[in-house]
Amino acid sequence: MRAFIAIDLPEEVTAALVRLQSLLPAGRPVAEENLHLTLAFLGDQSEAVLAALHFELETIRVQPFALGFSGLGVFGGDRPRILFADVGTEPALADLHRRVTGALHRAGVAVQRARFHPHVTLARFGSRATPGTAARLHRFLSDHGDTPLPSFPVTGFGLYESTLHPSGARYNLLARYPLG
Ligand code: 3AM
Repeated sequence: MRAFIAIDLPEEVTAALVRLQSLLPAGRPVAEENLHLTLAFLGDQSEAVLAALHFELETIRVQPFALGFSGLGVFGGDRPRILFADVGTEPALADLHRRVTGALHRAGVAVQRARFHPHVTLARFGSRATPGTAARLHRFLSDHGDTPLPSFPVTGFGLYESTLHPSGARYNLLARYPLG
């Protein structure tokens, strides 16, 4: 099954993100229940591999920590693909990400080499993005890019299944790993 590992967000944070989404001039907003901070995308994995990974993730010992946002950003530049809320640099998050990567490695999951850029995806633009979309998004960023967003405590992370539907991805929590 298609799986990923993510930090879920408290309601006060998703509420603030949904308020921002409601002001968006373009794009497909991510559904409130799907807002999260991805630690790793695993792609399609067998149940045996996920069972091995579950065992490894359960061994991770990290103390809870606080995270904050550092503004909004866009992946894709002139052809915007994703609008996201940028998560500020936090050594405890980098440490958790390193440990998750180690668990993936030990469970035999091929790890993507791309640099970890912690973020919460707010909207996707797909292939419909035009220079006009980019311009409207640019205006949105200059109007709302510095909207304050609440910091939040990270108390755990989860292993999720993702199923693709015409109406969008649906995420199902397979297991949660509390910190501390
Ligand atoms: O949290 P974000 O939105 O950055 O985009 C997908 C989402 O990340 C990403 O995995 C997260 C949970 O679905 N994702 C989906 N397909 C992907 C792929 N083929 C992917 N990431 C990398 N490669």
